[in-house]
Amino acid sequence: MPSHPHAATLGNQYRGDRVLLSWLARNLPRPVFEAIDTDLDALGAHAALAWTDARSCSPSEPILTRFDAWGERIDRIESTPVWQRGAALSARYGLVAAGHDATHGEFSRCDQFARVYLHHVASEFYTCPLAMTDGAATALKASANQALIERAVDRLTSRDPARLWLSGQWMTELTGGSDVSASETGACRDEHGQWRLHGRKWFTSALIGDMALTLARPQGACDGADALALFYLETHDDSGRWNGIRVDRLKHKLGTRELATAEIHLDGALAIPVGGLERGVRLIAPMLNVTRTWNAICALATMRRCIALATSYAHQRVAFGRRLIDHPLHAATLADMQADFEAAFQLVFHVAHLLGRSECGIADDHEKALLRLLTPLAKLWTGKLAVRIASETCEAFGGAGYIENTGIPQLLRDAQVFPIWEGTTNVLALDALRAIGSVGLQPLLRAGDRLLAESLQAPASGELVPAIEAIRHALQRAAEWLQHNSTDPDALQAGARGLGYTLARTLAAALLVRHAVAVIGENGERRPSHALLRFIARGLTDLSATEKMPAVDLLDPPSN
Ligand code: MFK
Repeated sequence: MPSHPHAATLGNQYRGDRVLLSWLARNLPRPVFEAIDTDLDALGAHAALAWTDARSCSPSEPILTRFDAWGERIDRIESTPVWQRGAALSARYGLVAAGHDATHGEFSRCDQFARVYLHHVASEFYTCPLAMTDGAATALKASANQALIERAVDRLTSRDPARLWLSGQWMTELTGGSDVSASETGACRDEHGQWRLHGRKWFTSALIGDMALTLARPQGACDGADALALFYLETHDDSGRWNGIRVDRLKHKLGTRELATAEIHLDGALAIPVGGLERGVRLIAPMLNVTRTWNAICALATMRRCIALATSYAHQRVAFGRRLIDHPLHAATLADMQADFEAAFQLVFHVAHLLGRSECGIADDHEKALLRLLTPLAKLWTGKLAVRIASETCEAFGGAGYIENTGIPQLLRDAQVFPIWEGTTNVLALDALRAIGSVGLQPLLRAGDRLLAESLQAPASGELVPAIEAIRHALQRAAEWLQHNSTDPDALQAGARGLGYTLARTLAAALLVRHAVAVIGENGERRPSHALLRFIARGLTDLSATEKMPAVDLLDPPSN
């Protein structure tokens, strides 16, 4: 379809991504980079093509058919055309498999997440079930349940579309969303001694999948989250019938509409405990940390897509006698978005690398602690940032950004899921506090100090000394804030978001500084350092000192 002269256009999303290319070139050993280059190129080409294709067809959503013509309950979900091709493409490019493949050692996760990053927007959120599939494989491997590992992990990480299994992660209930302690799904043994699950799951994505990990309370167990057990179940029996699952309806969501998110009833679903009959949250935590990393990668992918489209448009659209890109305010607005994105990119891919190092057994205790802390920080910051950048992108297109079939509004609607899925910003901020409570702030402070010291050693660091000082100062302020509030749990909670943003932004800046000086040294390229200066100029800290101010009295109680 010929494109309108003003329509934003996309080229190969890999070849045109300076930030990804320079990160890979600097962080991956040459043979690894060369080995994955062809696949990344193909995914980048596919991303551009998929964007154009999507503009030329009507939106498509999954359809639930509950009964067949004869009144038999079938609960059949028909996926969109893109989703129908999802398994083949995911297997072909190893979107889950690459992260579990030992070939590239500590760089396996970098390889995998570069693929996911390039494919996310084109996938129509097929990345959601893939994230949970990856999380399930990771949690099962960590559980040491050999029978389940042998049964499922090979399939979850398969590169053969006919063998590839998808997994769900069913935690959310009507009574228990963020607070899983209120979960009501029960597990009891049947007459054969097998576990059966009963209850209602309120948000289940990936119902098109083959298995799920889910929390349930074994019969006779007490209240509270610690008494929940983690169960493995397969969605269908050997004859292809639902395994005691009824699909009540598909959710009508703000975004991610191609993704079939369902409300279901478990009505005697056959299930197997993954570990013991309690402390299931600990067993599912590895899954949460992996899906939170996917969340951050996909948020990053959305930012990049938004900026690519807005920049393309700005080069074509003429207003007031010149192209938008030639208007200083418009260019500055886009550059601010780019600077945020470049900093976020450094943080998220650093998390991917740490995860890879941890999983292949070469991360030291300091790196493991850093990974525990950075995972929620990366998730909480990028989730919010993606929404801001998507919203700014709508605005950068003017009225066209508010028109559905430009594809721009969908980016905003879809982005809004990132701060909600896998724990809201506040839940993640509290998780980061919990991580600080167990590993301390020292791993992050030490990582920051090392990055800055390393940057100062580089010959090109001279021009960035003020930036390095600003980052050091921000780290110090975060440590002081924490110390100052350490004996006041309410103040710590009230300020946890600001602390989370501060730590995420500051470590991202420290990583960007290291990258910027290295790139100047290698080829004189100064765009990363310009991004850094712009990022820092808008402030690293968000420690607003409101944590001790009254909050509840400011809010009028509901009037009935
Ligand atoms: C395209 C992008 C792809 C993204 C995929 C999208 C999939 C979408 C599907 C969903 O959204 S599923 C719903 C996701 N739901 C949540 O994320 C729930 C949010 N709630 C939380 O995160 C709570 O913090 C949590 C349920 C994890 C725990 O709350 P609890 O019940 O208060 O448990 P507690 O006492 O804080 O922690 C229990 C244990 O787990 C502790 O162990 P120890 O006592 O031994 O120390 C914790 O340290 C441990 N733990 C909790 N979170 C952890 C963790 N360990 C490691 N990492 C973590 N993140």
